[in-house]
Amino acid sequence: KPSFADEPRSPNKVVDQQTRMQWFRDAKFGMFIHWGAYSQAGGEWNGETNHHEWLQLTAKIPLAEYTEFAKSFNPTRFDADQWVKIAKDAGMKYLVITSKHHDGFAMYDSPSSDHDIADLTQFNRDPLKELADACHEHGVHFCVYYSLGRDWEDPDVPTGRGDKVGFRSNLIDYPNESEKDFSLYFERKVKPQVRELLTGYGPIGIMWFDTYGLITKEQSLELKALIRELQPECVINQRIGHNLGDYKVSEQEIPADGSYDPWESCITMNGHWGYNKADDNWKSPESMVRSLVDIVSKGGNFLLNVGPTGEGVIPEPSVQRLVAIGDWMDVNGEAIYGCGPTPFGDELGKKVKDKSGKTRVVGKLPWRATTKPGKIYVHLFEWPAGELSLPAIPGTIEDARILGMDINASLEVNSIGDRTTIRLPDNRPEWAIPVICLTLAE
Ligand code: FUL
Repeated sequence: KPSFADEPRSPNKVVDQQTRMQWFRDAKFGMFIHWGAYSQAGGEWNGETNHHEWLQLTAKIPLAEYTEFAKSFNPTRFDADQWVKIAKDAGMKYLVITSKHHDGFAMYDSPSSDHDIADLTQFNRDPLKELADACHEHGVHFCVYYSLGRDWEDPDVPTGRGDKVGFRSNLIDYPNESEKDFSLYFERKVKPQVRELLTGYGPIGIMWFDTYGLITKEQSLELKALIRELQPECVINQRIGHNLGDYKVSEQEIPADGSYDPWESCITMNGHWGYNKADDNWKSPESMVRSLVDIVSKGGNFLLNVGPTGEGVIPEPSVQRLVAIGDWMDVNGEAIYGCGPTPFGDELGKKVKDKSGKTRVVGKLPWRATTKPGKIYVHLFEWPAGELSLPAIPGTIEDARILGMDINASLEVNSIGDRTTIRLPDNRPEWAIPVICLTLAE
């Protein structure tokens, strides 16, 4: 098994941004995994069922009590190979797992902290190691989430000020907030743990940081330099703070256009990141494929979340949805991987300000386009009666056909003025969101 721990560092190796980001740009689709001691509760605490990965704070559990609770975490059904296979079969090319969420509990054997799965629990395994190995074996990029600005175990992190707005600052009454010194935590916990992750788990695709409200610019720079020194190929998300990351993250939403470059949307399958047993509000597979297509047409990546149970099982409704997405990807993957954003743009609609000053997008069309050299892919959210009318095509269409349909079934293309029409068969393919592949003349 590859392990960076045994390899010499390459402090002088410099990897330029373009090279570092190439796999990420091509990958398009990844699995986010929110999993930790909190997963055991399934969102329920003292009869309230709407908790999640923030359990310790939202249920106001004192640290000593939460630590006791964390001790019983024993995910005996965890199977790294199976998780990675589920992701891979869905067409996902990378996986981002919570190595330490806001509760400060490390999901790996961390030498610099005893608030981790190895020291606190009876579970005699290192889930991150198993996942890293499985990812590397199956060719999936292994990436880690790390909560930077919130750590509810660490005595030196101001509890409520993990972000700029002081969100929920008074939920737990930890004493002496104003005397706390983030830099002590940064030196004692953040730097060592980031080093542990980058030296003990093989190549890390992304260091996916969260919460940057407390970190100084010098600290962000230092952290970035540490990552570049240990793994120059590792991608860093923007939440390392101070605009120093390689790409921007959009949480629970898809931007109206793709004006950030590169970027990623992270989105849940129901209403929660961490496992919540009461949440049956699942999105349909079709709506998730639609999100993927929308995101890729705007030049972004889709990081879709699962919240495994305390036993270590990815909930069945999530698995079913991932299987359905994988079926779509089997047919249409070439219109996703390695694709660039739409060559048109009209279909994304226009931003307008309403009376209250809020921005809305109007005039969106029921299709999205992605591109590759010599190809344009048109993803149909609705099946138009008769024909599809497209704006001016940047090139001459040599051939048009529906992915996954009979290879002899070329579609009729006509140019009228600056618009192009494509005649569609009456019988639409049985799967949601069929894709028309346009091949352009050289
Ligand atoms: C947020 C966190 O507070 C949530 O718990 C979740 O991890 C999300 C992806 O990022 O900032």
